[in-house]
Amino acid sequence: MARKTFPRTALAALSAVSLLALGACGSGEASGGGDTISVGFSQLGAESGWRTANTESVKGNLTAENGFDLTFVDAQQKQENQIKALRDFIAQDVDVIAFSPVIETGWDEVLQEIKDAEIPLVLVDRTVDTTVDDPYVTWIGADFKQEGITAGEWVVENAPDAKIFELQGTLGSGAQVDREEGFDSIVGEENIVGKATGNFTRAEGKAAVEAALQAYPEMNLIFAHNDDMGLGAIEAIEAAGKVPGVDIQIVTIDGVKDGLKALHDKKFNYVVECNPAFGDQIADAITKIVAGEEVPKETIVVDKAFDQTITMEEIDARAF
Ligand code: GZL
Repeated sequence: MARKTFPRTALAALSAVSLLALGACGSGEASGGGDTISVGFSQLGAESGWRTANTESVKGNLTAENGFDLTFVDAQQKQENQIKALRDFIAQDVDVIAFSPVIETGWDEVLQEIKDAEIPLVLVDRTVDTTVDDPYVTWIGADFKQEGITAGEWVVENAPDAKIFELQGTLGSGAQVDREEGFDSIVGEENIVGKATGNFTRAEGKAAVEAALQAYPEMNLIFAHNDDMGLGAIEAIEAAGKVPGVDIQIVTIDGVKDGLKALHDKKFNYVVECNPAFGDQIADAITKIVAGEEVPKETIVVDKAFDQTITMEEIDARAF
């Protein structure tokens, strides 16, 4: 099955996609008051601080005053809910469909239905693995593999003898697959004593680490695919009478405020940012697609990374 992979470039790869404005937008007429753009957005859930910030950014930019008529549906991390929402958007004949797929596979049928309905699709955040040819106009998100590499490079540099437990995100999601690939390629599988998923949530991350503390007593570093699971790990480590950030170091990805506060409190050791606040870029891409303008096939949302020198002033100044 052909996996959609991207040239990992720091900048958007400009492969012009020009669409006939009328032919590419459902019925061909922007619905609403003439120039209002109707958008169906299937958000995968509200599982983490990152997702909450991403939803706020989407809703804060796809507004009526910005010329959008947004139908926003939260799928509660269930693929069947996303597929139903996508089919509802087709039935509503929206001008554009946008969605963040909870996992990479299982979308072929509905992606073909969207294509057959000639409704342009904007892929947001997560990636898809599909046999449908050219299923979306543009993808906007982070370079998950690079995030994993950045986390791994810190571990090699700062904890070269670590016995690592990898706390994975939702199994089969693009973020989990690529972060694991990037991180493992740098630290070496032989240094990873165990892996388990915490499904990107704090509660499931805590449960996974409670089990890992029993199964892998030698573990002294946790790589968590997101801050929320790392925060759950802190709870489990402290309940076991150990000191997070010291007895067991913690490296995470996201950089939401709660995660950066844990870093400032020295309970996390390193945090790789995954910027959720790109609703403006989504709005811009949708506007251009409807106007028949060129949009890049992919736009990489640029990330950075933080260590324990971060200050509360820096944290308070951040938008998310
Ligand atoms: C990353 C995003 C991930 C976050 C998690 O772009 O898909 O999903 O890292 C969220 O916090 O659950």
